[in-house]
Amino acid sequence: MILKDLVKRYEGNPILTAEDLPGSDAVFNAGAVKFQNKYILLVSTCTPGRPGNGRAIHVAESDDGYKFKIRKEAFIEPGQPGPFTEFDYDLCDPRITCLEGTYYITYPAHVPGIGIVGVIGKTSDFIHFERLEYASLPHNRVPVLFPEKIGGEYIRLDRPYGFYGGSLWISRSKDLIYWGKHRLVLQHGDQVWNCEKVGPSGPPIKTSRGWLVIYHAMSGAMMAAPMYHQGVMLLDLEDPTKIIGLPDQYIMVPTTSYERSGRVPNVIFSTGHIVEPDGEVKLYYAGADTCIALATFNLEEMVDACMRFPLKRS
Ligand code: BMA
Repeated sequence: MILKDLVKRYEGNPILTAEDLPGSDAVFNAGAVKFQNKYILLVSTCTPGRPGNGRAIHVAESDDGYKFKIRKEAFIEPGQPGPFTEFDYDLCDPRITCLEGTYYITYPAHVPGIGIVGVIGKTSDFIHFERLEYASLPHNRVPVLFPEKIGGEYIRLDRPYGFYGGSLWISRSKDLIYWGKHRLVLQHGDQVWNCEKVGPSGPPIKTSRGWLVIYHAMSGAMMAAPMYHQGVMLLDLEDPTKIIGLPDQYIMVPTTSYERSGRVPNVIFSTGHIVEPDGEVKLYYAGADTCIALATFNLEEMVDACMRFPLKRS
């Protein structure tokens, strides 16, 4: 079984480019959610002249999930007064999780010379944004929340990293402020495609057979040219520290021109998806850190695929 055959790229890709936000150089990694019958993307943008590194997060809206319009004003940008803004230098990679009716947004805030910390904030209207806390110490990026509590606790995945690349961890919290019970879920692997880093993409998707987690996997500079893939795994519903299914193949590898060339070549990076009522997953991802593209797959087919690669852990 070839997993990448389950994923179809939209023929109209890329769906958003820098031309859709005048003045910008790139629009890329986007969180995704349905809100009041609209498809919402929180888009990472890069605009010279902005404070910090020029990066900010903008809202894009759509009626059909394919044609998006980006709002000109940033939704989250550096240089704003208020709590938890001092690391707002390089804002990108937002993930959105709808949890108990609130839209939580997590993103890495990066200050050169200090490192990267995860930030958790929330919105109820995609106009106002409130930062709640730093979710992690440096170096830790890409926090993403599960869409419901498990065992009465909030759960998040992230990718701390250090000497030996980055692996995917899980943590728990009673209030979204204090985090603990850290456990390793997935170590970066022993194959070329996943040997350097593995970290979560958008929020885990609940299915009757487990949590489907889409994750990014980076091949190492030592073994091959660096390349970002997307992979999948299935976690136990009640105990998401346990992997049930772990395919040894990626589901996406850069192949098209918009994935292979751009600001960072050979990158497919997703921070958001939307699950349609018929089970289609719309996976929004950035090509080469430069544009936004769309791919789709069927949720149950992907879970079937994970079940073909059972993982037994003691
Ligand atoms: C990650 C982050 C992402 C980026 C990806 C690929 O470490 O910096 O923002 O999309 O690398 O370059």
